[in-house]
Amino acid sequence: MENLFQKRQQALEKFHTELISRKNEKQPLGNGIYDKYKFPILTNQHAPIFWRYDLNPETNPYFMERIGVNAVFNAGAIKFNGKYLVVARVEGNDRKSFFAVAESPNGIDNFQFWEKPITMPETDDPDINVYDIRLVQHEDGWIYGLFCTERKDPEAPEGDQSSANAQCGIARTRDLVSWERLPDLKTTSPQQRNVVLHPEFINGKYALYTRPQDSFIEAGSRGGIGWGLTDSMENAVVDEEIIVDPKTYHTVYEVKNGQGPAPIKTEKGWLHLAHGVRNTAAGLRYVLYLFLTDLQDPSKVIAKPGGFFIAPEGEERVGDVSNVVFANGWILDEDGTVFIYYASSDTRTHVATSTVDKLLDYALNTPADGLRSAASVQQINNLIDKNLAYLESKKQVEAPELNNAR
Ligand code: BGC
Ligand code: BMA
Repeated sequence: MENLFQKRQQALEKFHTELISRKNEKQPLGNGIYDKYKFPILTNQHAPIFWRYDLNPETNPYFMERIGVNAVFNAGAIKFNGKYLVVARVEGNDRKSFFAVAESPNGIDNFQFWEKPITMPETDDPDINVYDIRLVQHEDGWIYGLFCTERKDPEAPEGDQSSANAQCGIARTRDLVSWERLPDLKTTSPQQRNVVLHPEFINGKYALYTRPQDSFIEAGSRGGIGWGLTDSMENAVVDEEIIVDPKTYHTVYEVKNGQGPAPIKTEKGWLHLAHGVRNTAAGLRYVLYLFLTDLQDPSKVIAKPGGFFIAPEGEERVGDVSNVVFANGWILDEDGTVFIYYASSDTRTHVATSTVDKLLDYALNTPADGLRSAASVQQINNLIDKNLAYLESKKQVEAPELNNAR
């Protein structure tokens, strides 16, 4: 027995060490806007062995997994003490998710979980499931974590064991180890998901991106990325939400949408990453899109490229909830590099890298959604005409005599 135990343990430890120290590689070519990478940065296999296995041969003679980790996805992110930290949604085989910090020296590989997952304090009304945390270093000095908290819908008919009530949970920390839980956000909407704290005060108040919705799954008559102010985070109340970015017919955000991580401040405005959902015969499809809001008034959209920014590709398309990419974390580095942490199909976490300059160029120079097929054709024709005129002018510069002779 000792032998079997040792053999399994050694093999697993070797596999795990290789996995968490593997170098990541940029995928060739890309689209010029961002680079995707060969390997996910975090998977269920990255979970430390001592979270999952009892390491004592007497109590675990078969070296059997005792606690399974099913998926590691939808991570918040922050640069902290020079390290790139993601706070992932870790989901056990029991379908409960929780948060855990993983740290990397360079933002693209060598992510390692801290010793223990986050012990998130509960409120008087315990969370049944928590997920999708957004981390924000607020100018008040605290690091806030806003996340979705779900509890069974008390109104659900007896046979319904899935309807839930989704709300915004709020916690704050200074070290990402010990967290102070604050009361859940109160709004006029029956349910909330994808609530994100804006990093700066607006007229002396805390500002929140919200996502009001009528019921658990459907945004219904509400929906869109909302915006509201609250005097305090210790008792956060948004009395009035305005819609910054609505869901829109026949777009990639037709069924619902939501703010991703907190926006990044740039010279030209606040850069936002968001997710959009449309329905298909194969179920919901989640993609990411980008837009820019006014520096003085972050609730005013000033540029919005049409269509998706990142969509699930290749193996990203398959997982527990297939055809999904989702992002709730990104990191802006001092040199302008942006690390975009996105997850695929509710299963694993990836990174894509870009720069503020590239993302602004993308935001400001990609045509907006024309909302009709004919408008899309017009946009392509405009580009073709511009290219033909440019190629023609280049010819004239390169061979002026020839053109004069003609
Ligand atoms: C899941 C989420 C999902 C939501 C709506 C929750 O129970 O944990 O991942 O977004 O349901 O489908
Ligand atoms: C949601 C999100 C995510 C998830 C997605 C797809 O509504 O809040 O947690 O990635 O659905 O299942």
